[in-house]
Amino acid sequence: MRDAAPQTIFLKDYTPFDYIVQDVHLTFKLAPRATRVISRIRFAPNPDASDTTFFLHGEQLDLKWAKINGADIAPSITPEGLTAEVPEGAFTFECEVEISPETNTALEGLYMSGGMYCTQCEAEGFRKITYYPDRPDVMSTFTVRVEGPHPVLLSNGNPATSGEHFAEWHDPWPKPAYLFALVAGDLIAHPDRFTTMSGKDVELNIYVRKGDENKCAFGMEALKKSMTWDEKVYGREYDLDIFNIVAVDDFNMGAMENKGLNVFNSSCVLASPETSTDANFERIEAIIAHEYFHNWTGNRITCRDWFQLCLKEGLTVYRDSQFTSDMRSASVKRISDVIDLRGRQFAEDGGPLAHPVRPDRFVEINNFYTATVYEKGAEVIGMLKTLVGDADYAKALDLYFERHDGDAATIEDWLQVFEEVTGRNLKRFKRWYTSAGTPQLSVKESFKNGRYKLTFRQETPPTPGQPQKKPRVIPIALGLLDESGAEVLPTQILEMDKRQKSFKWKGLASKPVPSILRGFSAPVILKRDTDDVERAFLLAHDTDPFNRWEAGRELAKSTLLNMIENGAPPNAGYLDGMLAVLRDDTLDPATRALMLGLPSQSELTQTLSDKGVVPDPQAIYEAVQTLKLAMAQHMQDTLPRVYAQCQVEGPYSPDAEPAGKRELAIAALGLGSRLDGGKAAKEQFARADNMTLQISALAILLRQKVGDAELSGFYEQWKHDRLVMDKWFGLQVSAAAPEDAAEIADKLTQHPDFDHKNPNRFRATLGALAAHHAGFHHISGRGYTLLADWLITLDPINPQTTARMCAAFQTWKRYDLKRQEMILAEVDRILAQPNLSRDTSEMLTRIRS
Ligand code: 0A1
Ligand code: ZN
Repeated sequence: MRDAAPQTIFLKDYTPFDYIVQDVHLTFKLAPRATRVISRIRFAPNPDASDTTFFLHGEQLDLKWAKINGADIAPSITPEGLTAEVPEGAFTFECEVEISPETNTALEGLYMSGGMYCTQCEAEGFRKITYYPDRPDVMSTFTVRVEGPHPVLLSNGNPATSGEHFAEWHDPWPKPAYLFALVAGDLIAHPDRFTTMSGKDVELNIYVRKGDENKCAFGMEALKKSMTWDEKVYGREYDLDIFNIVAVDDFNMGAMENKGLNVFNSSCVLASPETSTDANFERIEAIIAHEYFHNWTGNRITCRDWFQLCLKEGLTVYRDSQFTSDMRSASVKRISDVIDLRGRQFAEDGGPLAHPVRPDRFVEINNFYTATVYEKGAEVIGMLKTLVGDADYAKALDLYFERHDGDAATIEDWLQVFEEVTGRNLKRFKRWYTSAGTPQLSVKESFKNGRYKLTFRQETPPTPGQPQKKPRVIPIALGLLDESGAEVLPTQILEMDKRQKSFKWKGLASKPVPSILRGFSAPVILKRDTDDVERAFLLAHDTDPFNRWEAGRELAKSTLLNMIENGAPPNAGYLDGMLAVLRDDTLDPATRALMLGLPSQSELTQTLSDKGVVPDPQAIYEAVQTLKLAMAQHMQDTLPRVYAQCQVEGPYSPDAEPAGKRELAIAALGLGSRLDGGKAAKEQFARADNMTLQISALAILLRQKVGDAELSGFYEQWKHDRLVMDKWFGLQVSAAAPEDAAEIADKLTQHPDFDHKNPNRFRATLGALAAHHAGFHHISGRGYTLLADWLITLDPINPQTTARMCAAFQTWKRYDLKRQEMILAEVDRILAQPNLSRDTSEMLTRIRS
């Protein structure tokens, strides 16, 4: 039952737990509907606490008995937990509960997926396993005995004894309950070994279901690369004898960093050339790195409370992006990250769900695993590094690891090490953590007698609960070019730490062209009155690869806005610029492919609505189609040559270089297909021997509405493969014309292979609809209704996945009154459901406000 008034939790109310946990012993007797969990926990009073109330979290548990110091007790039980009278001083608490993993469809706590048992405890899932102080600042060692008939029985830490139908594990590193994990099943190991920097031998395994054994090799290589990289770059060594990864088909998120036993959504670890795209390979490598890096940033140093989530997530995303930059191309990674940030985080920051990187209140913490906490959290660390420099960043991190190893720490602790190492006062910088919203940075320039002046002004629009914003410290990476394109000022960092600030240079022969915010040195919206001539100049000459791409993107945006708002034809300067990019063999193929991409339709919507223009999704869609056709016509002679040049010979490799070539070839094929009716794409589909080529050709054919035969051929070929079938579901929706998208999604939900209980399949189908801008926002309103219908169906089954998908409605204020009314009617229809989950009701209430 939903609480009458769900409680809001505030950062300011933090108090430590009244007891410390000295150690935990757990025994699991596994049974699908009647698993018994027997716990023995030693508590002692916490000298830092002010009170001595003994409260343990516990939800949906059937308590069989409880004892303190061996004597039976009768605790009082509420839906949230257990309270009991306890003796003074240290004592042992024991209890036995029964839980039902098989009927646990929320995929939180202990549940079953494809016949195996697995757990997901972050953020507050452990309380569905047994009674415990389920909060990250309570850390303890765990000894776990798993009893069951399964060949593989896993938990955290190092293996202790095992025998027929049982295994014992001991984790010597104190950890919070959210890092607990257990896995049991008929699994196959892909084994390997790693020798750490101090010569310690570590056993590595990736555990999968039968049939997936041939999809583990890439993930294992990624794991070993991550282990080596963290030793080299951060000096961090692995600290157990064994590191296990398990692939699970039913999982709400990407993966989970449980100590020594990472659990992965199978889509984020299983890979083979035939079934995975280049993008899948890259993402898998990044997620494996991310989870592994958590071993230090998250596990050895964890969070004091869930408000500090960015302490582990921002830092770990930052670390995984550094890793990907080192493994692949730094500029390509930066451009891709910024595309993603603008697409997801800026939308969040500019709407009703805006919240600070470190929120100060929440109703349901699961709703705060957001682009703001993760991606903006990582941006904040990138800015800090830019401001203090590489050497001091390294020193500060060393001090952080040394001082806080074993701690449950805060953002204050994190900033303190930087203040101590650099002598800087970071009070102003801290506003990046406490204040929501994307700052808008406007800039004015003047030039006289060889003196050049740039005046910046920052303004952050109000966000929910934060009507007024104080200025933040914005690092602006700047370079100046002369009219020939030569750099007259190499990149320097300007510290914009006031509401308004000017920077001056003298002795310049002529008015320079500024290249501002190089490498996207801060997550802000740059507002600059400039023209397409300057944009084209920077596109051709900027020495900073990010800003070169940015100039092209700005040019694309102004071209599209002019088409949308004024019915103008595609800008010839843009078409020429893109032709030059396509032909520029000095640029690597991946960068060229990124440059040829257009800003997303939802980004165009945001820009229009920021200007006070009500966006029409259909008009935006049509402008994009018109521009793509014009590009294809303008590049007609060059596209086949580039396509031919970018063919990759030999066996498939997911490395950055061949993947970049394929990306450019596919971009060329996509444009060319607008002129050849899909002929070349049909040929590519027919001869494709890897998923990247196969599915990209299929996408092009579906967009051209000439891919029916290939679509059913694809189904027949891959219907046995769950992950490929997710692609089959998703692609049909994302490649649909706007007027067809909802209908196609609707039909797919009636397909025998559709399973709404599986988050991957649900997201593939309905997430693809929400992401199809013109399809979801089609004026018929069918997209809104279909999504709402399914959210209503899913909420009682899986609140987390339902709530996350509610974000599709967050941009409602951007649109015309008719669409606003239709969206709000659906939001209200969901809100009116009896027993709506706390997750979904919090999301929709915030969206509505
Ligand atoms: N900590 C994981 C993400 C994660 C968060 C919550 C989950 O369930 C609610 C599951 C995974 C990470 O950052 O990878
Ligand atoms: Zn993480």
